[in-house]
Amino acid sequence: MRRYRSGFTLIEILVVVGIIVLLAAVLLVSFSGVFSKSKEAQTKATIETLKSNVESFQSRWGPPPPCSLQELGQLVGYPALTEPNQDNVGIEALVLALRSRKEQGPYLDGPLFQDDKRRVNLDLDTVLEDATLPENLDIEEGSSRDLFEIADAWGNPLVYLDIKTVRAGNFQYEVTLADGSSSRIDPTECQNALRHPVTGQYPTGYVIWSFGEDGINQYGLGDDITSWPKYE
Ligand SMILES: [Ca+2]
Ligand SMILES: [Ca+2]
Repeated sequence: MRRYRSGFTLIEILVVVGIIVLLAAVLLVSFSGVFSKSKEAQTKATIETLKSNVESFQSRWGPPPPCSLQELGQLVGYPALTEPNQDNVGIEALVLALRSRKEQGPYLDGPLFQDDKRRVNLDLDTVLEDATLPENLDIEEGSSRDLFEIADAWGNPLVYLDIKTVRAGNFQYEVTLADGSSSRIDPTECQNALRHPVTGQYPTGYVIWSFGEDGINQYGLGDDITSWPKYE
């Protein structure tokens, strides 16, 4: 007479548990991969939106927005506009330029600017001059005088530079990151990284980049996400 076992042996249970643990680990790894991919995609989309907004700005003003408030002031006929500091300076000038209602602005997409996660002011600065700003830049009456940045999906501010300034190579730009630390943009390193390694040509007009998932500036190389095609 054959004897049938009832239940499972310890080994069988261990094998099943092992397989479940393995499956869970595989799923976890692939989910976190998807998550970081989606942050990369979100950041790419933010940069694309800014690119199309800069295009609208250029169609009215000619050059891309300058990456300093002082130069922006000269462009819009308001020379009193100056930087309160060098922190996040390029992206702040870009946001302020795109917020202007002059010449059929604002050029910044409403949803982008109202999205609290992407609209940040990590160095907590404001426009210093307050008496005549709304008339000269035609920013909505009563709207915030914060010097906002646009952040990537990891919360770090995007970097914005116009190529004229990169070529001149004498700018000062400190990036205040989401964790409060700061990273200086070195003009010479910036020139070296942005120039095509073979032709020596710069990208046209302006550049916007994110430090990527590692939060470390690689001047558009490595995991950085850029507005221009990468050379690698
Ligand atoms: Ca700021
Ligand atoms: Ca990076």
